[in-house]
Formats: sequence, C-alpha cells, structure tokens
Amino acid sequence: MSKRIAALFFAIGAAMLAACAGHSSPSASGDGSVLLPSFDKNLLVVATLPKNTIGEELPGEGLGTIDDSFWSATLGGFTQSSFSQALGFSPGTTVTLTNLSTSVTHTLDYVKKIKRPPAKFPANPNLPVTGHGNGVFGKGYASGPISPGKSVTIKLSKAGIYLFGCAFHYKEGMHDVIVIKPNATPGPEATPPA
Ligand SMILES: [Cu+2]
Repeated sequence: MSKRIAALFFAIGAAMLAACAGHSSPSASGDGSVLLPSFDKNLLVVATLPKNTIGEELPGEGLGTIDDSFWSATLGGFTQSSFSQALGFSPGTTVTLTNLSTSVTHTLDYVKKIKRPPAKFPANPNLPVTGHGNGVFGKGYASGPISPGKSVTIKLSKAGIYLFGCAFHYKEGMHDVIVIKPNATPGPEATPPA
C-alpha cells in the first residue's frame, strides 16, 4: 500500500514537471506531444510490481476485487500489476510472492485445478496454514505464513488452470485464478476500493 502511494506521489510530481517543461519551451509543441506518452509509459512501470512478482493483500487493504466476466467469478487479493486480477505466467517461471500488507499475515494455497471457466470456488476448502510443496506450485501447495512485507519464491512448473487463495482470508475474498501456460498474461484489474 505504502509503495503504491509513493509511486502515485512520484507520478503526480513527474506529471507536474512534464507540464512545466511543456510551458517553458513555447516552440516545442510538436516535440512535447511526442515526449509525454513515453513519459507516461515510464510512470506505468514505476506504479506496478516488478516482472514475475505476485503481490497479495486483503481486497480492503487496497487491492480491491474484480467481477471477472471471463471466469464468471469475483477475484481478489492477488495481483501482478496494481490491483486484484487473474494471474498468468508461462510454465517454468519462478515468481516472487510478496505480502504487500503492512500489518496482516497472508498465505498462498492451492485450492483445485479446473479445465476451463467458470471458476467455481468451493465454499469451505481445507487450506493448510503451514507450508507444503517445497516451493513448487501444484496440488497441495501451501506457502506457509508470510509476514507483512516479506516474500517467498514459488516455482510454477506445471501447466494448467488453478484456483488458489489465502488460508487465513479465503472467505474474506482472497481467492483467485492462475493460468500457467506459455505466454499467459494477467486478466483485467480491479478498480481501487473507495
Ligand atoms: Cu490473507
């Protein structure tokens, strides 16, 4: 959360600088219109997570939830950008799972494998709090508790579509879909909570 806020302040400051630069050079109207879009692209990188990173947090802590029409499900608590979304990675990727919270411990636990949408999340899955699976995602995988601000690595070796969630906050909306297949990309993002 604090990282995102810092990024936002940086973005606002940089946008103001860009605006000032535009005004101070009256003959640069053509150049200015070319420069600004590339500047925005840099800001986008600053405001999102590094490549091959999964951030997790309660939807209410800042990630929000998304009613994803492709999966016919409400997803929340996990992102590889800025706000909750379905995740997508190529097989063989080692990802860093980071707890974005400043105060709440979370986990990432395998729930079940599915073949296609819809993502039907079971009401009461048995999600272990202690770690299982030696850092390799698959049936029975559990990260174990991740303290606020801490990270673990997870190897995504087995292609497929999986439901997963947080052992502590599954019922509070921390459940999501991950697609592991060549060139898979993340789904649309949630809007930030009010
Ligand atoms: Cu949690």
